Amino acid sequence: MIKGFIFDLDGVITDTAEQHFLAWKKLSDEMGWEFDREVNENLRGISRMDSLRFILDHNEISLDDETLVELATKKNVVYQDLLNDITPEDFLPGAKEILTHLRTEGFHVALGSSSKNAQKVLEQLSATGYFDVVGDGHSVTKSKPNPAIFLFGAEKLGLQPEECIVFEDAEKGIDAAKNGGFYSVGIGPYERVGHAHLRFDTMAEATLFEIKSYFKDLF
Ligand code: G16
Ligand code: MG
Repeated sequence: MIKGFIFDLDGVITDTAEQHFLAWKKLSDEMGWEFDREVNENLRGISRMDSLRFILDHNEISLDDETLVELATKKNVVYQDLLNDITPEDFLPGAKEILTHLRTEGFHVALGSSSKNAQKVLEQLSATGYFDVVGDGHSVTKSKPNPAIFLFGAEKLGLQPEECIVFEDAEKGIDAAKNGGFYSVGIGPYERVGHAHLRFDTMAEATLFEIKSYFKDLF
């Protein structure tokens, strides 16, 4: 029986990928690293430090841990500044609708994001009221594809994984949901999230009606 939903943030509720891209691009340009939108696509859903490591591997550069922390912090300062421009108009189409619908129907709802800035993003969107629990990059240490962030959300909601549906836009995010024993809804192309139980191209198609129709035996 499905009683709860756990949502990823970037790529599901809002699209902060552009702000992440701009911040990594600024740092990369300053450092003389190669970084473009194609490389940025690989950072979807992975932590800040893992993102930096990916960019450095791509450039065949190796740095000590202290420098890594320094550079990740530098990127984050630029990113946080860009977050100030997010407004309640910046929900991905369909996201606010399903969150509202879930509230109306009394489902339990959690956020399950890798971002340490998730709270700030929710505040900018005026979205905090849609979530009973906020799980973010501060809540757990193991990142996706480890299911820790979704297990954290389910536990705080007082639910078992098999009572929850996870919404994710990242390949590793769907892996994490499945590794934890959750039902999964993938948002994005087949090549990225085709391994989810159910997939939609965008959040606009991911209505509660469609989800209930697909998982009909679970409601
Ligand atoms: C998001 C983004 C990732 C980003 C990560 C950490 O994950 O998709 O690109 O690297 O958060 O963000 P921060 O630097 O703010 O801690 P999610 O899980 O919300 O899709
Ligand atoms: Mg995401």
